[in-house]
Amino acid sequence: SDHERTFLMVKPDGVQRGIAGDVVSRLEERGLKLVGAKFMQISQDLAEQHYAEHEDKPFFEGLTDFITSGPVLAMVWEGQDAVAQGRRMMGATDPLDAAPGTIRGDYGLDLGRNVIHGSDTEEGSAEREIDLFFDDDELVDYERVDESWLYE
Ligand code: DAT
Ligand code: MG
Repeated sequence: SDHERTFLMVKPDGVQRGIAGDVVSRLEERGLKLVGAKFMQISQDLAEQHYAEHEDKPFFEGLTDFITSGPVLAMVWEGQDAVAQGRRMMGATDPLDAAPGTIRGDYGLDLGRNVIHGSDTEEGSAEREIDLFFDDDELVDYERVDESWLYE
């Protein structure tokens, strides 16, 4: 709701396929503001914490293996309704259901290789993920020059 932050991450498949820059461009052009970014390889421990809500699912081991399999681009983006806008721009979890024009709908085919992660709209999800990946001093407060044209 209103101006907020969300956690978005280009997954290892997106990095390996050279799509990371495009994902950043789409978010920038939409008007969301990048306030933190980290190119990193996720540890097993961090993967299990990040996906803790799925620990009892049959796909959990495959999911944590995948997310730790190569570098990711972890990011924090800020803006009006940033969490919901991030989810809409990502598209549905299964690329088969993701509308063309969304990141998953334009770049993905397989549920287990769906290019991008984004915080869900459940209360506290974005804050939890941001805290998991970033220290406070790794997030930058600044104004983008176009803010007065993006917002009424
Ligand atoms: P999302 O990434 O859209 O938030 P989620 O939180 O339900 O989706 O699941 C996390 C990731 O786990 C998802 O991006 C892909 C994978 N996944 C989800 N459901 C799956 C399933 N039934 N089989 C295999 N992988 C699945
Ligand atoms: Mg999720």
